[in-house]
Amino acid sequence: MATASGATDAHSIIALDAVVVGAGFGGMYAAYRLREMGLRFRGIEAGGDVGGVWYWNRYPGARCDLMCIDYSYSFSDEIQQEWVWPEQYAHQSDILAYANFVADKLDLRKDFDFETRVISASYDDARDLWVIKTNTGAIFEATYFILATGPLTVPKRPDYPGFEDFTGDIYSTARWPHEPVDFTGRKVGLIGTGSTGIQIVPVVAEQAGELVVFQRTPSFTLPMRNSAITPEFWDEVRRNYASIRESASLSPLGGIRAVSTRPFFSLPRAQRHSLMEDSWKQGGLAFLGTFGDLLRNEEANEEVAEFVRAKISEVVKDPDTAERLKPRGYPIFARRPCLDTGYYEAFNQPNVRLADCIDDPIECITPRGIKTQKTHYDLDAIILATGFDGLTGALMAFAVTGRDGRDLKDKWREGARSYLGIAMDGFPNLFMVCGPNGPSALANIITLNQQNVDWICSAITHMRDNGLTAMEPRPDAEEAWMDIVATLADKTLVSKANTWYVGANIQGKTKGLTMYTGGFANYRNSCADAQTNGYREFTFAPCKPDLKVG
Ligand code: N01
Repeated sequence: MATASGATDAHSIIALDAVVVGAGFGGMYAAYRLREMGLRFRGIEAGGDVGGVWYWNRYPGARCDLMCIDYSYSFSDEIQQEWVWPEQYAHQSDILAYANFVADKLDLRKDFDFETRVISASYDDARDLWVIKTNTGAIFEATYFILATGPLTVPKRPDYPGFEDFTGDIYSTARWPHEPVDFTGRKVGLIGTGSTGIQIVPVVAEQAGELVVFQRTPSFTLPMRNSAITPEFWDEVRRNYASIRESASLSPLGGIRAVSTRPFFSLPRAQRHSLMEDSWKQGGLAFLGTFGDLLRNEEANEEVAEFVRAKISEVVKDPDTAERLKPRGYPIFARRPCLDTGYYEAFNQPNVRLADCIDDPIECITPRGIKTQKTHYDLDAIILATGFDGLTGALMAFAVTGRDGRDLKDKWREGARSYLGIAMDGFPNLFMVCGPNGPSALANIITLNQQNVDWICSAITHMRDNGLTAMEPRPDAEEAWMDIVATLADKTLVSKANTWYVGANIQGKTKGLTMYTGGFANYRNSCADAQTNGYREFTFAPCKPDLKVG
């Protein structure tokens, strides 16, 4: 039962239609939709408030690398007309403010238990119910179990020995303090140079007495060239939101970013070069909107990669540092392309230096800093920007037991598998939002969240309208979907780098690209087909009249 504060009492068993896990953009929208449908549900969220990844990742410099025109909900014209973004690429604090604005507007918080974690979920075959236990002692019994847990939720901590002996401060970018951290005059070490590390470096470099950037694999990063949004621009956007959203839903990325079908080598060298210069000046992911085959044609990809490497030498004054910052051995855009504001420039500051961990690997953390094979770095603080157990980490963070006692960990032993990234054979009425075999991190995640939640709500409505209590994909439908995912993965260069996309960053995790790389628009069509064909890829269980819930 919910208490006066809205939270659920410990040690009670609560019968519901649905449980939603996560109060990020997916979970918030799910809560809104389920309420509109008149279902009895509860949301469970480990954080203290709404916002998901933007609640946790408050590190200085955190920003979205998708433009804010795209990175917002489209379901409510009132919300999109009222909210104003200050910059083209929004800062974390603005995105979190936006999440709070939506939560206030729709009064969403009353539907969530915050600071609560699911510790296990098991399907009760006899009663066609999910039994969901939490760390507060509350137990929920629900027909539908919706996991909006996000692809980047469980931080990865490096396993160097000695962290516990370090006498300075350790900060994880993914669990950043709510109060500002002052690095003025301090000696700071930063481990990790993915999107997160690249965003935080220039900001900490402004304050720190000394900043040592421990780089293992260099990332390609492109200038973001962020700018303030003028009132005139925003008025124009608001007037045209309907067509902007329509274009986004039909695009490969679920956003209005330009896409190109022009093959790289269809143009002579000088023209290619001039377009690359334009893309660099334009900033953001303009390269991908200029040429259509950069994720398929290795030669084209390498020419763009070499162009970007040359830019690093133009910016970074010390030739040795410039050389070490240059990514080699994997295609550009195969790791998530980073967008930065002053990353390479930061290495021209006298207080910033690069520690190349390929040349001189980290051995351990000492009470006073970081020891590499050749050097000891004295530090007052260590920042970990070392990534996440992506895609599956949060879904496997607690025991999930499906029909006939099936264990999710067993099902996914050789890699995540599902139908559409939404539902799984053996796990009736368990629905994933932005699950690992959909486009996930390769699409605009807010567009994808909305599309997934809408699909799930339609499926629930179908069951309720037709006297059906549970659905799960047929094994052959799941197999066929995974074949599509694998066939597409073979064709893209995205699978050709050691990244969290392919699970390479987590020891023991099965390697392989399990995200759908066919583009958001095609994915959306596949989901729509699965619905309009009468859900023939699913098996349904009829309602047991005496046990019917809701
Ligand atoms: O994580 P990453 P991230 N010793 O996995 C290094 C999203 N995002 O948090 O590659 C030394 O990309 C690791 O090195 P290596 C975005 O989707 C979005 O930066 O293992 N180094 C790598 O350099 C992104 O893709 C925004 O050799 C170690 C880094 O840590 C995703 O989040 C902003 C190490 C991890 O890079 C993840 O990005 C930020 C070790 N033991 C993030 N272990 C937006 O703008 C790991 N590393 C929306």
